[in-house]
Amino acid sequence: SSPLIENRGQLIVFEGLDKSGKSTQSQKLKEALLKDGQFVDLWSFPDRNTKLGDVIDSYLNKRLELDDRSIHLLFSANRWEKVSKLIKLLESGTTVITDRYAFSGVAYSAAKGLPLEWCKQPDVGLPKPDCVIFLQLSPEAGAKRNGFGEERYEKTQFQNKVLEQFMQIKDESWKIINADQNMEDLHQEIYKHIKSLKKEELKRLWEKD
Ligand code: 2DT
Ligand code: MG
Repeated sequence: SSPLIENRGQLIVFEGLDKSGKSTQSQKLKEALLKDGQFVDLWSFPDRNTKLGDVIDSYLNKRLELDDRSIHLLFSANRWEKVSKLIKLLESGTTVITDRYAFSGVAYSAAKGLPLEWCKQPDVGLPKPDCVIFLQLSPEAGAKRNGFGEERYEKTQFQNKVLEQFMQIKDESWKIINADQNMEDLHQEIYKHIKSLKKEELKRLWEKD
């Protein structure tokens, strides 16, 4: 492959239901790749530290009510406001790991009953992840983990619907991993998979090629 492809950073996305271990595992992967000498940035979506992110945070904490389509578009806009920085980082050789991305955007809104195809449209053209690590945990197991139940969406019945939607949108770039295992074993499985990825040209999400 060309030097440009060889030297670019990878975009690695963690997806999964609430409390599936995304934050812990994305942090552990970052540390492992840093140890290998790579440049790595760890992001999360929604990014609650922007003006749009502040509105999203109010919505998630139930201080604000918004129409389902309106909040869907805000989540997407919260990704688009960071895209130029994301592309710059990838092109300059930094691997970017994100805790959630457009797949959460689609799965959570479609679980409310919005049409799946409508939900995908605002995120068409975002950088396509080199890999999506999907941490699979039953909603019932997630509910037993600490901190579940405080924010909007953290209800077992709704989580089951979100899981169904995630399974509708997965593709060949997804690696589905059983998250109901010891933290260290889970990390090793993820790390091995990431190390096995081949470097390819950066593609765009949900565009016909
Ligand atoms: P965290 O608990 O991971 O901060 O997520 N969500 C997230 C959406 O509905 N749409 C999106 O585009 C994204 C990125 C998932 C907070 C909640 O926000 C949901 C859980
Ligand atoms: Mg949460």
